[in-house]
Amino acid sequence: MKMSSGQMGRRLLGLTVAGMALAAGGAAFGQQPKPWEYTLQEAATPVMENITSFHNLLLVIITIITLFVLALLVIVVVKFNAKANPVPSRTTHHTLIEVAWTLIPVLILVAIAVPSFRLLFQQLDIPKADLTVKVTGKQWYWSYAYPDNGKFEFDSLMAADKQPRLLGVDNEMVVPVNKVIRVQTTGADVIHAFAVPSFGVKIDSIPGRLNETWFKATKVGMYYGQCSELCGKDHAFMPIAVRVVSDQAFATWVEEAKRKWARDDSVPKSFAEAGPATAR
Ligand SMILES: [Cu+2]
Repeated sequence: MKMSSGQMGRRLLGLTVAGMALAAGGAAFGQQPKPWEYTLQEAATPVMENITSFHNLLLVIITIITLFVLALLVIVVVKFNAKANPVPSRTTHHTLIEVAWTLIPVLILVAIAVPSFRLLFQQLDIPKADLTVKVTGKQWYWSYAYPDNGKFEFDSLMAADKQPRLLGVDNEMVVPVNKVIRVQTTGADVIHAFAVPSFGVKIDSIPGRLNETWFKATKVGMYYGQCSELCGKDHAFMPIAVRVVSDQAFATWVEEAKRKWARDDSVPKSFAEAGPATAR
């Protein structure tokens, strides 16, 4: 299809307006991907705030390095081409420059390593948890268990009729605001990955293994993520929806959830409670 430049301009304008309208409409849903988004999602936890500032620091550093290398290349091309510089210098070594181009990159890497390791420790060293949620990845939905709050477990499936499209679910994961949430995750069938961008959380859910991470959401609202490990045909349709609420709202939700997803505890929960293996 051929388009004139006028048609093209109108089409681009239309797309931009549609994108802006979507972005404005999407704001009501909390943190989720937005049309034409090229930045990280807005941080809702201290870890994500540090990831964002570390990312911004790296962006400045690589921009300076790239511009510096570009400037050197331009100087070489303009000043030292065969026409401008017919008799080339026969210099092969220069001690000062060689020391400098070894030492300066080392110093830059050390400067990057310090905040990088600080961030890694913050992510991996889980503070004392106020609440544990066990997240199980399944083909193709998530199950959430709350062992501290009456041991109920429920499934969370994508709801086709819910907004935001492809992110809305029937049963959301609910957590209290400003509390350290320990997430323990595993896979029931294949490897999935639990990821919520605005929490700075992304961790594999692996069958036969219990992985741990944590987050402390500091803002009430809805946050969305997606399974981030190719896990099969409906990989794209197992969103993660987290509702961050006040302590009071959380307590109310727990009471409701306990009733809704009650479990029969009349059967032994584990082999330990059933007695030692030799006695059976
Ligand atoms: Cu998955």
